Amino acid sequence: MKKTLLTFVLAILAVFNVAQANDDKVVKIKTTAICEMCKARIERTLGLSKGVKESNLNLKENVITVTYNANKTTPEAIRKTIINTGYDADGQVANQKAHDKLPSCCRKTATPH
Ligand SMILES: [Cu+2]
Repeated sequence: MKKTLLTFVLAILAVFNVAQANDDKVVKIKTTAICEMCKARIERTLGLSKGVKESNLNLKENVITVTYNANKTTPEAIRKTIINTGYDADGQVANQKAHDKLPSCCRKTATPH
């Protein structure tokens, strides 16, 4: 009986998941990227992270636009990924260790090039 109930609950959850599969949202996050390498690095890292469908960093405005599945990730998690890549996210300061691993041209002290 317990097993039947579990199967039933799982079936309901599966249906619920399918119904919400297209729950895409977009978030814009201010960051501290400097050059094309930063752009490629952040977009690649976000692309590999859970729930992120698409990301595009505008180097002029230093804003990254991320399309994500709201059932799989959150803007907080996305900001955290950016921070752990070595860049600020919406005023939250980059992880210092990750930032120090960046090539010197990509650090916050570097001038735009
Ligand atoms: Cu860079």
